[in-house]
Amino acid sequence: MKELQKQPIGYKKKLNVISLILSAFFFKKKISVNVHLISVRMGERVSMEGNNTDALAQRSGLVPTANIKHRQKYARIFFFLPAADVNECKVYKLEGASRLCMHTCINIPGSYRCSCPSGYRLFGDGKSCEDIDECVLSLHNCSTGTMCVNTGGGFQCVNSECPKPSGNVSYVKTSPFQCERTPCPMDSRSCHYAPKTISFHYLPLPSNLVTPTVLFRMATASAPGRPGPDSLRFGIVGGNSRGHFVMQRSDRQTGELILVQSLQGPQTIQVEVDMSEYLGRSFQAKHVSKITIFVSAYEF
Ligand SMILES: [Ca+2]
Repeated sequence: MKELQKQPIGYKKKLNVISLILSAFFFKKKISVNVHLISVRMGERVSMEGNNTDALAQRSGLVPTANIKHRQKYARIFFFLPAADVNECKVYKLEGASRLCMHTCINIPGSYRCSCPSGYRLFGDGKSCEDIDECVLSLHNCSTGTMCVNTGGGFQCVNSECPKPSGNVSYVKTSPFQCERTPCPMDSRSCHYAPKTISFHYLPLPSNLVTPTVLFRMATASAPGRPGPDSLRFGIVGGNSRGHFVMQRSDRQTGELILVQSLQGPQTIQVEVDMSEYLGRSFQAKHVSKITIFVSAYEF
């Protein structure tokens, strides 16, 4: 029964071998077989007669193993039924074994293949899905003045706009993702307390990310030759899902935004955090980071 192991992966390895005892007549080492073959193939009864094993095999759809043993006047020939296909997708789903495919499993005769949702391509391992970076591949349709941000399964066109001037507070764009406050009049306390910098961050995230996870770090940078702040305070100051996050100091110079409740996509979430710098208990400046999180529809 060693032949069983020769079967291609993807076929059942049991109940698909039939053995036949054939009346055989041997004349001068030539096998002349008079076969009355009855087999059950895929629930169907096949009956045929012949004297040529190859032709029989062809007609019956059986696979001869070329393993013909003869003993005196009898020959035993093993045949393999074209085995019933194993639906790996179903089997593995039931067994709860490590997933065959990251996304969709498609059963095909004798095998299976994986497929990925739109916006992803099948990775080289034939199993994983890899996001297509529309921004890098110039597959996006973002208009001028907007920036392409790659996300899981798609992309977003973003426009990081500085706040409109209000009172004596106004901002200028210093980079595609940063606004800086223009110098305040000496006597304006409210201007001094307005954010000195506003930065924009766009994070693509998979669905149902394991928590807690650090999503973002914010650190202070002192100008060369000037003393930096001696203390920092961090907080969450805005956003539409504040309960999902915690902002805390991680070391003297850094604060981190931690996701504490996993997010189910697809959805877009905004969270705004700030960092206030103090020197000898006196307020120096405030910096704001506006973080937009694009949660993918999938866990990849
Ligand atoms: Ca993408």
